Amino acid sequence: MKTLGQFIIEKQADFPFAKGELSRLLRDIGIAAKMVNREVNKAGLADLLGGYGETNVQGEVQQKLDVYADVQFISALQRGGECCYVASEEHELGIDLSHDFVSKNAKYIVCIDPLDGSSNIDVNVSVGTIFSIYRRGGTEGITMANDLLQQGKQQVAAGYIIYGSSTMLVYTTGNGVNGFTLDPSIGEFCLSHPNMKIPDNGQIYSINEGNYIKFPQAIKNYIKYCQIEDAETKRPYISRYIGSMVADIHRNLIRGGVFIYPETLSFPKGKLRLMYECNPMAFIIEQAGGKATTGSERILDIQPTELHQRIPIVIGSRKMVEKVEYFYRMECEPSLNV
Ligand code: AHM
Ligand code: MG
Repeated sequence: MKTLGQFIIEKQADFPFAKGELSRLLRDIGIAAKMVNREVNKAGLADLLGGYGETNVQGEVQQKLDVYADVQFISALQRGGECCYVASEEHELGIDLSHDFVSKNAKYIVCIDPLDGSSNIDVNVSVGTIFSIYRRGGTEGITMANDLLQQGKQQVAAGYIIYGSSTMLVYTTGNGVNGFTLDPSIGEFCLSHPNMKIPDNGQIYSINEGNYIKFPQAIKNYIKYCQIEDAETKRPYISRYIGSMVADIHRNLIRGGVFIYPETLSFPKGKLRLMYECNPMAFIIEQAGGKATTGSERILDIQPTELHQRIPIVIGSRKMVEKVEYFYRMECEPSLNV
């Protein structure tokens, strides 16, 4: 069985001029993931459940594990010395490490959602971590325009960790997607899902249907389409929504399906964050052969305007995403409705 560490070293050998910095950065993330996994697993025993008593920059109540995961990932990146800036869901401005002695020449910027799906922590349902890695724009100080607000297509790597019935780390560096399962007996992530591919079509749709009346008409129509019986397209489809983006997209990556968080009356620009939720997941799903759009525009092409920007997302099996896009187009051009 190949460990994550061995796999990263082998891949680095494919690039004779690589200096190993990205490999070390991925290794640091892997180490922090194991520490977070340890705490997530014993959360109920170790007084780590429940609120931390603060709200974050988004006005959301922070859970104790949100804060723990944030601290672990940031300190692993800080100690590792390969990351010059961390943009985290939990910090309004991010953490500039470029003044630290060990990180001043670091080449990479990391955007991270340290604990995604935190509403599921207290009820023992899967949560995750999502990360995205960019190359620093220049050698001088870090600026929003040059370094931080890069389009998703400029990511050099992205991944997620799912703390589920088993813990997995799935990542891409733009050369396909590989998944590693944590073997608790040896404390290592081992390659279990090489070269992951998302089925081109599927039967699972994942959306919070409790928001139905707040959805745009195109999404209401798509949901009805999913529910109507049709033998040829194997409908009705199956509705599955965990409420942890990582877990919902991970399942759809393996089984085939579409995950949708559209613009709603409560979140007119969408709810999920571009920089550390949508871009990394879009990079992974595209690398696995799927598609990710806002319903009309490719996620990875969007020019970010702020660190905590929200956008609508439709992501998953290519044919299913294209069907949702068709429903959006139909709303703009009703003549398509034949
Ligand atoms: P979080 O990062 O604060 O946990 O929020 C993101 C989560 C996603 O994992 C999930 O898909 C979505 O929010 C669930 O939102 P809702 O409860 O509105 O369906
Ligand atoms: Mg999140």
